[in-house]
Amino acid sequence: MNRPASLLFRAITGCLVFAGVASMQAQTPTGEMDMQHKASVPSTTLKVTGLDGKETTYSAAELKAMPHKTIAVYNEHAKANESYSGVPLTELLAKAGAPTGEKLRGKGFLLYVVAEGTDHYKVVYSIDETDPANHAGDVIVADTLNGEAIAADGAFKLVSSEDKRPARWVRNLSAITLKSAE
Ligand SMILES: Nc1nc2c(c(=O)[nH]1)N[C@H]1C(S)=C(S)[C@@H](COP(=O)(O)O)O[C@H]1N2
Ligand SMILES: [Mo]
Repeated sequence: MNRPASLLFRAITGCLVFAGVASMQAQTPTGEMDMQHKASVPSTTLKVTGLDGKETTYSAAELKAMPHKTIAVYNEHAKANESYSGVPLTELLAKAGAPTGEKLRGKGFLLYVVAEGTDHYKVVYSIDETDPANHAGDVIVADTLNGEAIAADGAFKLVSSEDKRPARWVRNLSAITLKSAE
């Protein structure tokens, strides 16, 4: 390589290294582990949308009146054992027309749920994961934590017993939407 070419080469590799380091640093603040628990708008109602687009909105009182299940979980974020009580998500999905139990078969396994909080944080659960008749564990729309209303984080929090970290536990849960991957 002659001298001007080698200088050009060094300038280009220098830029590439700089860009690489800059993009690595830019990724750090978006890293999941760095997310802070920010206060957001408390959820007051839960909108459930079926595959047909039909919406049902539940108030806290309506959900409170439905059969509850209590689950014991370890919150890896809070480093604490917690007891949540709430309505099994499968009950709400069944009311929205989703197949459950032995009726869940074939293309039914392409169904999934998008759960969203008031801050628009969204997660996905496959329908199979939400159905204790087909899958180990529970996914509940919790309205109490250790016997107390989940006041600071809205009326509802989606909690799953099988997740090892609470990243899919949606605080201020406000919407559940049933969708199909096909
Ligand atoms: N609505 C909402 N729920 C959320 C999040 C969020 O940003 N918004 N973050 C998730 C993540 S990544 C984690 S680790 C846990 C942390 O919950 P905690 O701060 O209540 O321990 O909440 C989960 N649920
Ligand atoms: Mo997280």
